[in-house]
Amino acid sequence: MENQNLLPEEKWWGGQNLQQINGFWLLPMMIPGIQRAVAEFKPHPNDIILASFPKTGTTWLKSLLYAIINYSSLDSLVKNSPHDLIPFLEVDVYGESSKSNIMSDTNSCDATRMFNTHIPYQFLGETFESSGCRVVYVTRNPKDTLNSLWHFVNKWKMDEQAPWELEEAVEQFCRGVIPGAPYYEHVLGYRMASLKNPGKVFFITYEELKNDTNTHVKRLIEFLGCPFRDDDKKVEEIVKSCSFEILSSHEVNKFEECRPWFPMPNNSFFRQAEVGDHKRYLSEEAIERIDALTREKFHKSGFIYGI
Ligand code: PAP
Repeated sequence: MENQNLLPEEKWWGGQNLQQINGFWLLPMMIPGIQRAVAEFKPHPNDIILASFPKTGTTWLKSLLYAIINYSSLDSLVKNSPHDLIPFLEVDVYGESSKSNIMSDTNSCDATRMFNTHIPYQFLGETFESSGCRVVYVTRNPKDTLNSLWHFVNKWKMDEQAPWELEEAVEQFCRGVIPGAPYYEHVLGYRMASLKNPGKVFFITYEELKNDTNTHVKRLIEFLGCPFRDDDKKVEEIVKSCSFEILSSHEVNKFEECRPWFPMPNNSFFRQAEVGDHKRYLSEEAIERIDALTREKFHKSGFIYGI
């Protein structure tokens, strides 16, 4: 990948710029880890990668994947943040403050290793395809995704910083200049991969998972090849342990202390968890603008979603 000093830059918020690589705008502090992950990550065929655009359900899916694969240690979710149970590929594994023992701890080819990433399929597709690993991708409607990100960033804000204004956030989202964006290309990259190879790439939306969690968790269990798809009691238990109400009530997830690599406390990953929460914040005009973009990007490509 390119030399970081030569990348195109745009202003984002809080005095931070974003840099662009192959059409995607990234936080400069994330770029070395992303470049290393793209160059060095060699998944095992048994690996499971949770991929997502930020704020689309990563924490929820992390807890569900952990609970399904480690059903016998379900209670680990009481004492550990889901983010500590599944390492973040471009940060925990390949980032500058990575825990160097993560890979060696889990290097046996038999073990099911799990990682999460926000890296687009456009960057990692070949790595996934050549390894045969399984990928789970979660997405969320664009307005709730932006709304969630806007709240998250304003919580990240230091006292002396100006807030990230909502109008500015809408403008930048529509121009595709927020961290990890463009959102639409991110989603479509994984969606196409899933249509091409549904046995290897599982694609789910936050809304369908909310609407009928048990059914979709069963689908996920089947995709992961776990034996208890029809054990309703186990499915119920997994769904309950990973529900927003239960997870957000654990002390570890109420924690105000920040993660080592990012100035955000554990509790910032739990806010409202509602479908349609954007309606409380976004203006009619902003909603219409994003909907028009969604029609153009998703609906025209045959993906009737997001409005
Ligand atoms: P990340 O990509 O930075 O890790 P991510 O977990 O995808 O963040 O997004 C957080 C959103 O998921 C929050 O949405 P909100 O701002 O609209 O409230 C958070 O509340 C929601 N969330 C976290 N855990 C759960 C859960 N167990 N069930 C449903 N939603 C959840």
